[in-house]
Amino acid sequence: MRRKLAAGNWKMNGTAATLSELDALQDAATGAAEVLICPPATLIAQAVARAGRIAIGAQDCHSDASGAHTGDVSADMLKDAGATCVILGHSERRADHGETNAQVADKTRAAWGAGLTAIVCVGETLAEREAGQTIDLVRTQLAGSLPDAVSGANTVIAYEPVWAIGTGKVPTTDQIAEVHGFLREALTARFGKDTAGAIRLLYGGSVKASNAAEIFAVADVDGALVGGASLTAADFAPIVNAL
Ligand code: G2H
Repeated sequence: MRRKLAAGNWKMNGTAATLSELDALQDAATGAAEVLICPPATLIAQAVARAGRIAIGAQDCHSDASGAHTGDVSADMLKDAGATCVILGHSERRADHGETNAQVADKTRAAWGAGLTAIVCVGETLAEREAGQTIDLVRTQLAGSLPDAVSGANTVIAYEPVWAIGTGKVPTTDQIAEVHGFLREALTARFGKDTAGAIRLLYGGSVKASNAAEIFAVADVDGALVGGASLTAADFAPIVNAL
């Protein structure tokens, strides 16, 4: 049985004062679903100190454990700060920093090496969807971004169509079902039924309280990766409660 997961991605938002949202979110975190918040790296240690029932993760890591990489943070450092997982290959990282599938795979290995769960993101642009390339694109990203030693404990996959991110546009439930069904199938073909069946598949892209229940009812949707609507407990708690 896969434990449902509501993951908040604060992106480049939040200061120490924002961490009061973690206190306000505690009541929503009493259910069976896992609640995770990924604040900016500057806030991880402080967030861990007041996390209560909420798990704290990160939004990226370098693939090396240490070294001359000005401005970067390693998976070991995130672990040391108290993070339990790290988002990797988010489309904003792929677009803004040119991250390739191979680099995402290297980062995933580094995350595993540090004992972190990797939340690996895949998803097509609007142009790719309109060209009928969604499944091919997701297949290539999934294959290239995942090393072989995948397990249900060390990996979560997030399907985030780029055109749905922060835009208020959401795919139909049929479109989500098609991609999530494909992801489960592709994971099964590569890693076998038991491993594939243990990996959680999240949907991400303009998830909010008003559409969460409909999205969570889709087969093979094990939760959500939420950006804008995770920034306040008032917005995020109803999404957690819909799981
Ligand atoms: C997609 C999502 C969080 P939002 O990037 O990963 O953001 O919910 O704001 O579309």
